[in-house]
Amino acid sequence: MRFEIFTLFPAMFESVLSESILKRARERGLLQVNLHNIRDYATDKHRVTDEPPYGGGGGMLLKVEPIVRAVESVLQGERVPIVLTTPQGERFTQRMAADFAQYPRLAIICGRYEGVDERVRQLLVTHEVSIGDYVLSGGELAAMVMLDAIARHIPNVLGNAESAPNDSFSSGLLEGAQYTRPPEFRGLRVPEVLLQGDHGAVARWRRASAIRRTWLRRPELLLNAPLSDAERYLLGELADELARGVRSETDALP
Ligand code: 6GU
Repeated sequence: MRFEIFTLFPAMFESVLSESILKRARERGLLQVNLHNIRDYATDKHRVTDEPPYGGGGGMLLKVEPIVRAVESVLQGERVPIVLTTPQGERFTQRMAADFAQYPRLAIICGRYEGVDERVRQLLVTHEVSIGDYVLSGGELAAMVMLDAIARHIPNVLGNAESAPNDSFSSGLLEGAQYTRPPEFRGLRVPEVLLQGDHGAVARWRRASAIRRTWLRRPELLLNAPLSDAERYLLGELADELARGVRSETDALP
């Protein structure tokens, strides 16, 4: 998959692209990220990319001409989704990440928080996306968040083929409790079932832990999570136990 990123700050992306999973994906040719400096497409002597808004009010807006020139010269008329990062956009989700990963090529225009001339939307943008209800100084961090989340859905980017479906949210549930060696640390023991090699029992325990954690932290997710009848029953028991104060969240499960 190929990303075309339009930004005033291409250097911000370097460390993120040069480590870990994104680095490996690029080296293996699964992911290509082309960074385009919007300033390079300004035509005036001082390469101006922002201006104060008409009507006043302070702040600076990204100008329309350099962005349109940049995007048109890179995309060459190819039909590609063009995302604008903006706090006014649709909230980015795991579902959106998976959907965007179906495209072979995706453009992202990094907005700045004061805003972008409205004609950028009218002429270019197909999707406006926000990564959450808080304000970032620019869209670059949001673009990197999306890039990472989307890249995880590209085939073969993740080493273990099971990693993506098991992630929090892909199952509709949060990930439950997890342990690695040693079996005991400062008196805290790893639940016995995880040490005993019964794969069916481990799978049931993990599922129960995920449901429990989701119920405690993000109960609204359970409205849409695919749960079996037995699992719905487990939820009822959980509610009873918690109401009686029998167990804390981190207790051994189920
Ligand atoms: Cl996409 N951009 C900015 N500037 N701030 C944000 C955001 C995007 N998403 C959340 N906050």
